Amino acid sequence: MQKRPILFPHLVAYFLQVVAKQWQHSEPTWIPICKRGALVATIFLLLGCNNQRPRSTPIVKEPAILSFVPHDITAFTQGLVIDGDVWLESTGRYGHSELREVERQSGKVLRSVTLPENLFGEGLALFAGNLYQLTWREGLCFVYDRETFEVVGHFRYEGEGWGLTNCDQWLYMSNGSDTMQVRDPASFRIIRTIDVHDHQGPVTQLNELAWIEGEIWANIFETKTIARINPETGHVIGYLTFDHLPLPGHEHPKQDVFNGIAYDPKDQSIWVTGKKWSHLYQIQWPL
Ligand SMILES: [Ca+2]
Repeated sequence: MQKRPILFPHLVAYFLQVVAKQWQHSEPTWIPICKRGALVATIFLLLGCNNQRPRSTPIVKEPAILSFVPHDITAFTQGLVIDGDVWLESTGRYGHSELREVERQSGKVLRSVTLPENLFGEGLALFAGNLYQLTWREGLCFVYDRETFEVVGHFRYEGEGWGLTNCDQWLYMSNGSDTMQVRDPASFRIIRTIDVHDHQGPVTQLNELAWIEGEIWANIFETKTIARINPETGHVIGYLTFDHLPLPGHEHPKQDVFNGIAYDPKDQSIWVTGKKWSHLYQIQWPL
């Protein structure tokens, strides 16, 4: 529910603004110029706080499941992208990490690249004909040619790599904290960071990411929840919960946590899965 704006702080802000302007332009009196400047700055800082709109409470919804297709129960899904008739998938765990191209309807692995045993595959993004694959604690992002699956470059980065997605200009990267990094695909340089928060404060454990219709969707690690994030402000617009997944009969003892979001721009369908889950699910969207 949208909170109604409160009038009182705005009146206080207006009053302080008038006082600040008076101080700035009045003749020197009992306040030295330098101190007056500091006071004016402090008042404007306070105004900045007072003028902030109340953070709206995210809407929580549980989308219905429209359809499902098979998923390899050995695939420890860390990154998921749709490209036409195939899934492009990054899988994790040391000694088992791969980049995969998988037939969407059957779940058949069409081809794969195996990472060295000391690397743990993480987020995946498809940008301008290249695939970017993160590693967890190794600070290494591989760049592959989408068509040939050959490594055409790599980047180094500080800290951990979790999720990765992109808009038509930038890459967006999560690292398990509440801060996402916006990176230049050409250099992997950090352009800016996004502090993700809801009405209660920072939202941490951001994992797999997907850019969907101007929003960033992020799996919250170890939950069956996706946060819908405004990429400009970092504010969580809404939460989607998936406590009804996997569907009855799809659960098995070796499955791991909910992870993996992919968007198909051709038909605007959205798909989710989990690490070592037996199926991928198309969710109802829009709700
Ligand atoms: Ca994804």
